[in-house]
Amino acid sequence: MAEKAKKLADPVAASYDVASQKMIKRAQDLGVETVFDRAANMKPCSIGAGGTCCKNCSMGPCRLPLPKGGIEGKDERKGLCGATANTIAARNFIRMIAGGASAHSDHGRGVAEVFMAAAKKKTEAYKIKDTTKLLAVAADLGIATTEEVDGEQVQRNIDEIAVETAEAALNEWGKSEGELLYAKSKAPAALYETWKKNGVVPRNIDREIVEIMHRTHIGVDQNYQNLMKQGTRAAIADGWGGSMLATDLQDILFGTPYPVASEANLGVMKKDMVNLVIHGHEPILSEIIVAVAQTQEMIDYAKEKGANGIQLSGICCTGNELVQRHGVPLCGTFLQQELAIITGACDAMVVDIQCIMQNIANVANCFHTKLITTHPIARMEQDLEPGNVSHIEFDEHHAVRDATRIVKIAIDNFTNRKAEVMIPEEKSPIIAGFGVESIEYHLGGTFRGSYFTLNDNIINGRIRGVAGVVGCNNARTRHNEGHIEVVKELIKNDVLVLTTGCNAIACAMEGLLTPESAAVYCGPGLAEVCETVGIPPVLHLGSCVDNSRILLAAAEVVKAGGLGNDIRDLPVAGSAPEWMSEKAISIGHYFVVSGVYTVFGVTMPTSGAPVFQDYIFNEYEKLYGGMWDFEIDPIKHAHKMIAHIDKKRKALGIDKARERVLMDMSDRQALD
Ligand code: NFS
Repeated sequence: MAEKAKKLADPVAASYDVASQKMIKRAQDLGVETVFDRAANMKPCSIGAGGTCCKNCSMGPCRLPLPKGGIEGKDERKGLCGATANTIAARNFIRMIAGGASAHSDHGRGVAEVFMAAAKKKTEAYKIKDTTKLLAVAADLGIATTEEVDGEQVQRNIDEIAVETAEAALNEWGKSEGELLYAKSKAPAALYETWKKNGVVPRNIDREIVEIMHRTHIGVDQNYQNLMKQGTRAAIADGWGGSMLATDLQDILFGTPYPVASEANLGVMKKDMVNLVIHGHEPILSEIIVAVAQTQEMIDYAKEKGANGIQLSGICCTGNELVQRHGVPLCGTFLQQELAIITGACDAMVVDIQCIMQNIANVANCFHTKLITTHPIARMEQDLEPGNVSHIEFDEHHAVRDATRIVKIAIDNFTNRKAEVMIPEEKSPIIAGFGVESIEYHLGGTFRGSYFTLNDNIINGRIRGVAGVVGCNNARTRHNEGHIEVVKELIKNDVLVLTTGCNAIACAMEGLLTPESAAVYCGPGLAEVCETVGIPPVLHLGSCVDNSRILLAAAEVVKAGGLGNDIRDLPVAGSAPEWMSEKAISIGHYFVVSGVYTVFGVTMPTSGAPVFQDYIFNEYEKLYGGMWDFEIDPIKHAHKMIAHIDKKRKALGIDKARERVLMDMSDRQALD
């Protein structure tokens, strides 16, 4: 029988973004396959997507489809060992948390190791940049920052503080006793008490992840509630541990982000320049590449080769890290990594860890693009084969040497462009790089340096609430559409949006990260606040490990007062409209158990086990104040979040204030 012809994706149906549509079409014209075409040809398994396929032993995979028409009466479905649908879905769910938490936390560990090398001055390339943050982090890790001299408290030697902080930080991954230090020092006191009461305060980061793998092995934990307890521990260890340490230590090493102007989308690439695209997650590598690429020596070398200079741009969270600290433009989201190469202008793409599609190796081999893997834990089978893919192991002790080699490869490749260059013109201006510190400054009004004004604007109703909208792209849904529609609906309803990850890049591409977008898209209250203080209605808070910044901003709002005494009391909600990675599940879960109502789109890996799903969708609110929800339709998705925000406003007794603020003058006069 003849092989069935492969289907091609419809570019317009596949992506909301015009630049991406053009590149998908171009790829098809050139016969280069992309993720969009693969999605058109391979259907996902509905049983796995619903969470009820168990492959934790070789008697399976045991697949437990949800009967058509749902479960009537008792759910009799079982795997060979007798595991119920609830057990299987809970096991799979917490294994996803383990995957996500380990990715974030191992990234954090890598940063902590470099931080230690910098503190001990064993590396030339990395230095401590932000000593104010170092002192704050040291205190949160229990390191004394002052000492008594002649009866007075004076600051201790900063180098000693740095080494002790590095030791304390690294200890968080594997200490043999005690509990995660940030749980107590950074989370609101009421939240810590909730975790204590539920018995879920993490002991250390690694242990909680390992214990998930143990408990989900065949024949261990067979109670979905108990399994979730462990999932919760590991998620807290991620959000308030591994991820938060990654963010804090990166800020100390590379500087705490501050609002910076840049641009986003494939149109940031330049035909007449060497295009080096940096993709992945850890700033350890990319920071040095940026420094090297900006040296006169490299710029001159690029000019010798006939280029007008070097254009760096970033994909995925490396993009977010680089834009927030250096204004390096964002090239695109997760689903645009192949498309950047298809422009024919990508002279080199350098990758480290996470969210790197193996197919970029095949795409690179169709063009002149040199693809360089750099991390010992993230190689590709293609980096051993002849072709454009190679491995340069990046070593922090020889960071500048390695980065120079990589930048030179890109420059040397400029003259080898084969295909006609076709860079879409689409790009948007953006302001990125907000954080706990800059929100405090920008929204501080006359009281610069406090959260009071933000709280006041929430209390008086100009800002209805705050949403954290985050997460990936997913080729099972139209690229970026869910992100944009959810965010636009939220800001239209006066909800301030904090964004990270690929949602941040999607919003950037749509022009939502500019102060000017407030007048176009926001409700009257939020527009007024944004226009007064000059901020965008969607604040870019960085990469996915920087979701910890959202937690900390929420903790600051609690501290500033007037809105309850825990995150669960705040008019806030979380969302990941196009999630796909295990990291997103870990993030979603630490949002939930920190007290945030969190809605996911596309699919929900619990839908095949209704009892278990009900437990984390509804029962969890009683345990943690936050709970999961699922909604594919972006407008309904946003309105579920708004309904939760309104519920919290009502509970705080501030629902009436908002009605007053939104009345116009004639309404108010009529009332008088
Ligand atoms: Ni986050 Fe960053 Fe994007 Fe998803 Fe991947 S890049 S860590 S996982 S796809 S948001």
